[in-house]
Amino acid sequence: MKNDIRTTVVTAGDRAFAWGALLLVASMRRNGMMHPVIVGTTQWPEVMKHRILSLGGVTLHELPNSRRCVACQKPMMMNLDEIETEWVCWADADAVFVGDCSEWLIGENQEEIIVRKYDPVPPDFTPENLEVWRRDVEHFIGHARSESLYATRMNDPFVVIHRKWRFFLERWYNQMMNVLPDDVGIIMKHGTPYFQTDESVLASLLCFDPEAPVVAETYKANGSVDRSRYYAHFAYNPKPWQMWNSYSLRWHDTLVPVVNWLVEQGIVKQCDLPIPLRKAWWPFCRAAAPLAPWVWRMIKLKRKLFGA
Ligand SMILES: [Mn+2]
Repeated sequence: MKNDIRTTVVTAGDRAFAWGALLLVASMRRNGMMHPVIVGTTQWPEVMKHRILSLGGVTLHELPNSRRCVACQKPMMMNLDEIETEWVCWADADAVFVGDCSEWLIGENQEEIIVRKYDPVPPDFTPENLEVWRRDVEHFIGHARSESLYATRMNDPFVVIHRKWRFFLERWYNQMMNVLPDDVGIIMKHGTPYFQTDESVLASLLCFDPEAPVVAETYKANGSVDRSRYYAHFAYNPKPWQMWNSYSLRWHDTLVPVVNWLVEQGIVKQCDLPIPLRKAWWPFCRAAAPLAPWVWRMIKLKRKLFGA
């Protein structure tokens, strides 16, 4: 192995994200990224556990029972005692690596945290919300900067941090337990101080906690320095393995090689794949993509009314 393996990659997902996690880890192995991986799971079917384990170098970690969304477990997963490498990388399970991204999995400076800064500044980054962050950091951490260190907040589907920051990961987790409701979903009411849950709480600490790591100046994992090597994050719902929509169609050509590789490796058969990932269904899925937001809303409404 030529690439420098000093990082453990951690990710997590409930059963709706099992396919996402499988594709993420498959994209690593396909690109020669042999880093150890720990996958947080809840209620995964046995067959999905078996498939992801067969990629090699993968450990499963059953997530604690919680009414909070899985993303609230990010710092806990990054802080696991069983991690043996010097660095740790959180990668959301709704993503794949394009090319060999090993270089982006290690920071240049141990003092820094690698996360992307939002540009343009998101609309919830208001003086009122910042004041709530500052007050909460002061209240729960004991002290806070009087002004935010940054003029924007950060995005956390992909995070790289050195293991010397374990106390900070613990702080991030505890702060979520302190400021988020017990049953928080993936996003809170738009515009509220912690609208993006785990991401907003992380930002509140990076902006106001004087002991927090500094955010690295350049974020390279989005292909900013090499367009052929990047972490492709499938933002917004539904996810490509659930239903293609007009926005996510752009990811189709990125995802197909990973799906084909899983089939070639004998890890899945075409008929095991979710319909949106099957070749034969692609013309139909592409044509139906503009309807996806409406279909998705109806599925969610049905779940709300009649249960899952
Ligand atoms: Mn995500």
